[in-house]
Amino acid sequence: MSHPNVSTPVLPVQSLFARLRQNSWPCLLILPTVIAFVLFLCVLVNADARSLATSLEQPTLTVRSAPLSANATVVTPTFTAQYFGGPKNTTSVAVGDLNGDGALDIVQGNSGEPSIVYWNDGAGGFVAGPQLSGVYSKTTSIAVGDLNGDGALDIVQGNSDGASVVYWNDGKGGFTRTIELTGSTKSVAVGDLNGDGVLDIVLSNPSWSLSVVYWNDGKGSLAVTSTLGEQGGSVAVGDLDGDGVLDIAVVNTWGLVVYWNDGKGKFTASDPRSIPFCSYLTSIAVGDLDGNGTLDIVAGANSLPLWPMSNSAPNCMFWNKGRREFTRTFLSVQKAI
Ligand SMILES: [Ca+2]
Ligand SMILES: [Ca+2]
Ligand SMILES: [Ca+2]
Ligand SMILES: [Ca+2]
Repeated sequence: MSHPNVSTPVLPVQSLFARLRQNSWPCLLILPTVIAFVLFLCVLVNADARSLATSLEQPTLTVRSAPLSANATVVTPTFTAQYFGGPKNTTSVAVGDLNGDGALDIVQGNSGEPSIVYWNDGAGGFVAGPQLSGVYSKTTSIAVGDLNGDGALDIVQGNSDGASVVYWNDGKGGFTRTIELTGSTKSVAVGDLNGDGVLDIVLSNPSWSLSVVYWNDGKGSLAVTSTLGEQGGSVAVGDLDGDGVLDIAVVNTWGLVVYWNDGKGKFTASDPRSIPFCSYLTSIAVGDLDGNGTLDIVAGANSLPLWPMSNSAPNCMFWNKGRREFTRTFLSVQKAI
């Protein structure tokens, strides 16, 4: 018995495509549309994810800079470290050309040992100069400025265990201990706070003790004072409300307070509602960081094991919005810029 010759029909390729075109043309039309729609959805989801990630990265720090010209060359600054002096329990440093040779020198404030002036040779070398003598040696802060108008920068040494001291500079490398300013001082700053052309001194004392402004008559007397509030701490001066008069900014454990200066010897503490909360602050610097013409405030914080989400309290940027109001950005989140 013979079996029928069964064979599987084989369609030529051209015939297959022809049949597909004939019977499946709706699929051939729909498929690209579906693929395009899926790709569109992927783009939307990805964009939304980026937007969400950006929002989760708050707070953000915006850095503004002038646009580069077409021929500008971008130079990445580099720094090298250099030790000066032996190991000290240094609490504060200040710079200024103290001997008038055109090179900035360093004043090193030390706690438990004398503070020291380091002369700058102008070629990257520093030589230990005179020690600032005195009974009190727990120095917390150093500021320099020409307080008697003789052209030589004098030194204000803030001490926590006794009187703070003004050292007159003879301009030749010698310093004379003269005026003693009472109070246990946390931080010192100098600035012309009453516009008479003579630098005055702010002694910011620890919290719960009055901080003091010493009015300088320019003739060696700093006897007359004005008091600030009891929220002392690290201090900086700057015209924060743009009225032409230097104000006083202080940071401490409880945050930032600004003492608004009326230019006539009266200071008014800032309204707490105008300044966002940022606590455990230990250091301060002021400058116009966003280029809008108002001085902003950078505040450093110390470590705090009890901070809810971190082992340290965040450093804070207080943006000066004018009208004696500030907004805040935490600086602990580091972003590549
Ligand atoms: Ca010098
Ligand atoms: Ca002087
Ligand atoms: Ca003054
Ligand atoms: Ca002001």
